Amino acid sequence: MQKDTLVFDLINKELDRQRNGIELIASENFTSLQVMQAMGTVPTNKYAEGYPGKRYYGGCEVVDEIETLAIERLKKVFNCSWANVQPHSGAQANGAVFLAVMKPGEKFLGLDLSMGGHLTHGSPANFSGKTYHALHYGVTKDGIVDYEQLEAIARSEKPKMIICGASAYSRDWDYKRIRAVADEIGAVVFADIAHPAGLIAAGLLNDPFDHCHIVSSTTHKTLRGPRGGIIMLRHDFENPWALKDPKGNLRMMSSLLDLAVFPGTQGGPLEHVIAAKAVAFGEILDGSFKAYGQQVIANAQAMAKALVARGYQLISGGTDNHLMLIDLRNKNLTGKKAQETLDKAHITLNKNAVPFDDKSPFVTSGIRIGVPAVTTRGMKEADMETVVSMIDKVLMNADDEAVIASVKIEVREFMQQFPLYPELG
Ligand code: DSN
Repeated sequence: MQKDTLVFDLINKELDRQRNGIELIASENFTSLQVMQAMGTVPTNKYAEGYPGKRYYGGCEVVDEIETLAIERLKKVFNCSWANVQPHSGAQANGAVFLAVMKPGEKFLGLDLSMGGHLTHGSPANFSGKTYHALHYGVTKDGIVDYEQLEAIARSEKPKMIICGASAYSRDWDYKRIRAVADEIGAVVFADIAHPAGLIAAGLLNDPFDHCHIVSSTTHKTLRGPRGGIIMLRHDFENPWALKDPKGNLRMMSSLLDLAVFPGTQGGPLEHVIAAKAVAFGEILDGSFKAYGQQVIANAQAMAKALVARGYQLISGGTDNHLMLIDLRNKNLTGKKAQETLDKAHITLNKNAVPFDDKSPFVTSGIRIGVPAVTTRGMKEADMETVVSMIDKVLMNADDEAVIASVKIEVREFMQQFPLYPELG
């Protein structure tokens, strides 16, 4: 069979784009070569609906071993007692959590999308907002989660589930405080740690497992694995609201979550991706991952400092994690204009609504910047100063094509110091 050069040429073009640009999208990262190699392998040919030892197809003995290895490694990464590695994405993982915990129309409480939350935390455009009764808390004028508002809504509305976690929030979470109010009203606390998961795995941020009943994540952000989702429990528990099993016993949450992933919301698992998840979890356990996490936080703080020194306004004034959210209104720029202009110089980030934004989500007043990917490339604190100086040059000359073109060349030269997948030639 002839090689499909049309597709492989485009893949090589994407490799070239990744190699020569500065990647600052907070939710992106670069996996190791062996994580990618595992993804492009023969388990993709295998149907394995069900779970290890309980499949609906023959010939699953090897994928059973792969999936069991991924589960056992993940349990070690987060010191938890149960894990499901089948969700195809973070949104799928969250869909399964909803299915396991909630009935349609029931109330839950999550961070508003416009305040840094995620689509699956109750956006009216998402299944979570369409199927269930979404209530929202926000952040204060200082950009910190408004725990008083969260507690007040929880006490008056008595939601069945409270979600903590965000897509554009640069501070750590007070999981203990959220659990305390949840216990008052008998709610389940669900932490979506998709963004900071790697920093939590490295022991550098508060541990949600101490206080949250259920934890979900993606695997491709700070965890540096393949694109996918996971769900975990440190302590399994009986779900008092769920239908009883045929013998009249309450079901354990682990069993409800397994059922909610398959057959509840997914069919056959992607065993080739699960193999790659196992490789990534192995890399996290190999001892050097903590240093990566520490460097991510050091880089984020160096970048925040360099931005503030140039007059950029950071929501909440700084960062505890891998990202920062910048309000560009004092620079007379929209998020859309900033993203599009930086793209031309091959500096990639995303426009983002800031809390209390007066612009539409398609325009926005802000940008989100994250450092996990550039840290994987090998950048250190001093490099953050260089990156910020290039960002500033582009944004302060947003209508000057010559300046933007010159920065694009600078970016390309700068990135030669940080090779990406040299093995791929
Ligand atoms: N879209 C992801 C992000 O960029 O944060 C969240 O799912």
